Amino acid sequence: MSRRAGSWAAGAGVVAGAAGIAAGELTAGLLSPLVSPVTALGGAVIDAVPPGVKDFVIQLFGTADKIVLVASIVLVAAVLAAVAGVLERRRKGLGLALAGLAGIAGLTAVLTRAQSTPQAGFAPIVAAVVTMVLLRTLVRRLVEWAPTEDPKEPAGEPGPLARRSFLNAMAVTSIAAAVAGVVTVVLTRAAAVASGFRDSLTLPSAVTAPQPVPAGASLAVDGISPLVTPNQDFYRIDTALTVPAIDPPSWKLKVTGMVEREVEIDFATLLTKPMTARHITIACVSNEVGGELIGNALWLGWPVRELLAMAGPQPGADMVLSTSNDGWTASTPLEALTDDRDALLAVGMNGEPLPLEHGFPVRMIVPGLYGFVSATKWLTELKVTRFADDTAYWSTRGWSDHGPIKTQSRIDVPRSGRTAKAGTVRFGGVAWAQHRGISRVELRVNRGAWQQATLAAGISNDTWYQWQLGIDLAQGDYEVQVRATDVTGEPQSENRAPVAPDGATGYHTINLKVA
Ligand SMILES: Nc1nc2c(c(=O)[nH]1)N[C@H]1C(S)=C(S)[C@@H](COP(=O)(O)O)O[C@H]1N2
Ligand SMILES: [Mo]
Repeated sequence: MSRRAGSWAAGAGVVAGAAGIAAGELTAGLLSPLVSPVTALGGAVIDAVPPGVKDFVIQLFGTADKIVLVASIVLVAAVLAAVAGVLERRRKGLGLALAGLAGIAGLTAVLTRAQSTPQAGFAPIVAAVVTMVLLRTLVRRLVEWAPTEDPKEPAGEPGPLARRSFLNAMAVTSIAAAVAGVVTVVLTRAAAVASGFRDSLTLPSAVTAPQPVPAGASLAVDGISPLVTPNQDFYRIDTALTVPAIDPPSWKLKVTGMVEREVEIDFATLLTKPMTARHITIACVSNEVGGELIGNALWLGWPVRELLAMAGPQPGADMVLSTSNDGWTASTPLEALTDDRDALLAVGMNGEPLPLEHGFPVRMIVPGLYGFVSATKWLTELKVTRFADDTAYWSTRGWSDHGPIKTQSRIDVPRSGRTAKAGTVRFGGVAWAQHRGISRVELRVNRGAWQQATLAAGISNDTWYQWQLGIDLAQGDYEVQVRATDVTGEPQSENRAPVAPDGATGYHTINLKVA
């Protein structure tokens, strides 16, 4: 029996591993279809292999090299899973440890991929946990059927009942793994197609070039937010459970509602329009004081006002309800889309096509307004209407229907709760008042007098500004606060307000120990 039990243990490992990997791939399919544990591990292998070996493999297998890679990963995973099953039967916990290690490898691979998103980290964790739970369950049933000498294991009644219990569990797990696998393939197909289009897309160059970045706009302060946020680090907020996958040839944008004539534009036509490039800092209304839901990017797009002009908004209209492919809506004042602020139908983000999660192929970007009333991703329709007649997604859920961004400032370094060395402590961070601009940033220690920080040049009043200040501090505990004043001379509000309904206010406050 022992030999056969050993093979069954290996089988249990393989089945548990397959179900775990399928669960992880399914999680990735829902949260981050472009970086699944298996694709991430594949990518990591490609990166790690020396160029000579890579060329050899490509020569040997030609265009099948990707399939060979995935097959090799599956093979290695199957062998490891079989070993985990055998180990787990020998000694409770040994196989689980191996599965855990594999999970850590997957997590590392996922988080270090260029297209990684914070959500992507869930997939390898799910894979490891599901594998471990199933491995334990299956091996426990196997041991009940074919006992080991391990005194910690339950001494079951060897016999047909225990045998059937184990085989049933094996069958159910295999079926679940297969179903999860099929669902994942269906789910990620669309994303793979959209991402293929994205990869082969060449963006037109800007006819209206971006404002030059002034010398000195980036301060050399360790740990300060970079002036331009890399796409990979850009915050992501939306209600989409799965990232909408739109292939550009099927994409259309309609202008409807209170217009002289309805207009429709497809993606190829949009790309022939004179493009404007602009750095614009967008922010989420849910950003807490001191929060991270803000980022600055170089957006490339066609001004919304040009498309609206083609349609001809009727008198009396004061709002544009923009709709995304997944039905989400935002209400934007018509004026913000027609004035000279360069609200964009954006196709590019930091020199690349929009990442899928950030609205590929087309989104709106409106300087000065929170994302929930302006930054519609996966954009498909602009309905010219009136605030009195239409209400957007969040505005029916306790949030405002207007959303100008409030003046705010943030201390990036030192981080709250850290210990600094006595002497000159260097503070640095960002401040923003989109479409008004920042004129001054000040810090105060323990509610003392406000001290003026060095304010770096902004790219424009629609982007955030970096600031820094060195303050001499002796040993002790300190509370440090920051406040910004906009170009009209209005300081940011000191009153603490929650994020709902129209954006948080109050001073970002950090606690610091100086030793
Ligand atoms: N389709 C769609 N677009 C959307 C949202 C959404 O839920 N669905 N959320 C908005 C909100 S609240 C914000 S803050 C911005 C965030 O854009 P980002 O994810 O590219 O940073 O997108 C906006 N566009
Ligand atoms: Mo938001």
